[in-house]
Amino acid sequence: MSHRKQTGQPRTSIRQIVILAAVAAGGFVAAFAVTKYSGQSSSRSEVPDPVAADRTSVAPGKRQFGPTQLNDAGPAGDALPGMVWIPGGEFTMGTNSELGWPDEKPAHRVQVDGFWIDSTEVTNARFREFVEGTGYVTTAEKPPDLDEIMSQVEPGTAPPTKEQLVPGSLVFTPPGVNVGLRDFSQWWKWTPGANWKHPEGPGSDLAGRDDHPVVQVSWDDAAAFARWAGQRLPTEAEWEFAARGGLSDKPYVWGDAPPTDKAPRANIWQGSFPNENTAADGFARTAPVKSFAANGFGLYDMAGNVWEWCSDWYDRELYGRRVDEIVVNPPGPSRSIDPSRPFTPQRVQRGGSFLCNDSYCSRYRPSARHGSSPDTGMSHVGFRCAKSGGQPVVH
Ligand SMILES: [Ca+2]
Repeated sequence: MSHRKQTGQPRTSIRQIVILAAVAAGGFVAAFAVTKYSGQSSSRSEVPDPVAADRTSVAPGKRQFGPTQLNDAGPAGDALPGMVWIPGGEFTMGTNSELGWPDEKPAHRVQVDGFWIDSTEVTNARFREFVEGTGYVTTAEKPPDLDEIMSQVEPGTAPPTKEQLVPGSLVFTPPGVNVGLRDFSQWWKWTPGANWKHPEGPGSDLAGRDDHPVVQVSWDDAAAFARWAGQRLPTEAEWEFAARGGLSDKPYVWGDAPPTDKAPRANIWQGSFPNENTAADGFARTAPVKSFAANGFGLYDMAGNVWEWCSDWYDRELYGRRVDEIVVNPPGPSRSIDPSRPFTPQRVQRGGSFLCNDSYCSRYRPSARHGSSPDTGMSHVGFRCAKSGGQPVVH
């Protein structure tokens, strides 16, 4: 099911934006990426309430922070290897803290049923089992769709060349000069030949990285893996409930203390983004899973290392509509809404990555949210899977 069919909106992915930025730099399709990325807001009057289906009115007046209340529910169904039972319960989702970005506010009460979740991000070794067992071809191993790209450009614009429309993905590449922090295409390089087996391009491989999280996987790839594994992607609410580890009103998955060079607590970025990475935490890119302490539920890397895909569409203004109600098992909105990227349908990512630091992103906090187009793999994006407790797996 394509997003275009759901919304009637044209579709532009982050993958395409960076391809086109690269093409424009070579003299093709000039200015398209800039005009679309900075583009106009969609008309809100034409947009139906996207959360009408996932709101359940239980009680008023619950917007303030309250303690996490864990259900008594014990593990339901059989555990799959590497999964941890999360009992579910009621918690405060989002934040009212000054650390939070607007899409994390306001804090509101949410209930989730018990569920299973992987204790670690899906590793390269595990993803290899999937590919070798099914012959699955990831998004990054297929050429970009010329028709889809050209449907977004001004008539008469010269198309990319065949040499530019080859399989590839986006690789974080420090620009080496001061480029500011506003234009992500300055440090995301469209790299032919980059894919999960070659995360930084054809010259890289997975030697010694079997226990690192798989990267360069699109949302579609992650969902396909989950179906194969008898699992599913977690909802955004499940992910945050799990990330908080039973804590309440804490800015980090481990509690209150900000990470420091001496006590990094997670694989994030130290130094001045995007050119100086001191790797004081020991890792300039991905780290083996379980390199840092687990949270209160026994889950690793819920902060940093790689962003993790969730099942939900991303709606930047979702929480503002969850007023004075307890939201029960929210599956997310029926479509994505982000006025800053009106042409880019996006799925939720959570947890931040090895590229996060306080000067640029700071989204390694449990309430932090982020959206990315579902066909876009990047060198700092992976996933972990969930499974409903005692219920058939729902896809
Ligand atoms: Ca690091």
